[in-house]
Amino acid sequence: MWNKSINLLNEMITKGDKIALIGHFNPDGDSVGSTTGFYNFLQQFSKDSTIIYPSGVPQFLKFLLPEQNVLEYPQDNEKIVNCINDSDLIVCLDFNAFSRTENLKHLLAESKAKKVLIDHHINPDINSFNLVFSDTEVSSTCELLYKILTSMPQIGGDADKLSFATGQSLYVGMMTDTNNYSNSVFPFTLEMASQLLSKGVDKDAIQNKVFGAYSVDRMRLMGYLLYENMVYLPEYNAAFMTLSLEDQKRFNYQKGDNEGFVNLALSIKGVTISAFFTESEEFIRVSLRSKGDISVNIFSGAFFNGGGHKNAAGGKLFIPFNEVPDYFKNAIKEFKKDN
Ligand SMILES: [Mn+2]
Repeated sequence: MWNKSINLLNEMITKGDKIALIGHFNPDGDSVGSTTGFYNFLQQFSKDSTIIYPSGVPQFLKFLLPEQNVLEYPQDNEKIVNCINDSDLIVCLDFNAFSRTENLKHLLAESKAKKVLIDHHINPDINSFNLVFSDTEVSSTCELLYKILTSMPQIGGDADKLSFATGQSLYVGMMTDTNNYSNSVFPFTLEMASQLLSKGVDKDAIQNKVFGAYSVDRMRLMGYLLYENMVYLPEYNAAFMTLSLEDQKRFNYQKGDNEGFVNLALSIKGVTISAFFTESEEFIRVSLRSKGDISVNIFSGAFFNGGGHKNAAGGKLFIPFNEVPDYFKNAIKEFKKDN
């Protein structure tokens, strides 16, 4: 099955004249790592492709982007429409359904191109794709992509044959999706890390670029949220924080500044569920994390219009922002009755 899929992918790439690599809305390290990792792999074998992001790439991940062939919605909208319509192969990475690309979902659904999915989220929308690589037993899409690329005939299992740029991108996606090796680390995750370090990927430089380049505003925002905003609910082993538009303005909030904040409360002894709510003009973005057997995927599906993984999920709320605390307290109360 695996070999058959690899051969099919190789054939699609060989035949593909115009290849588009699609990231998800609010691209994170795994989204940017997997799209740029695949891009660099294709470059190595003289195949041009274009990366499309449905929203802006946060500053701390921009070092992974190639100098050209990157399109971002909304500013490159016209080029994105043309690129998707002209593509004969579309590869979707790190999301399980077109809806995760928000404004691009109809373009993708209507495209006549062959479509490939490479992803690690549960319940992939397999009917929308000609070829699906879906595995939830990996740290990240980058880990799955590493397995795929090293299985390709051009690489033949020898990680040294991957370009430095590919290795660096895949390492970043794995490192960020495991929250720096603190969750979803599988035995092969460390094998992959080991092989990438052996081939020269500079983990200290990456660590510094990704986790050591925050703005002062972001640090102060984190301090403020932890000290004045976090609500601790020991009776439910839970904690949550809320980031309003007003506070975003106060702390000169930039895209991606809240990255990782949802994990902070899990360091409190006994806390097994953490939630983070970010207000935007259109809706409230929900991030959920848990420890052990508690499934925030189920929690999100039941109360937050979303899903994801067992220990990491997202969602959306369409309620007044000041109602979030009461909404969360009721939701966790209900959830804890059955879980
Ligand atoms: Mn991911």
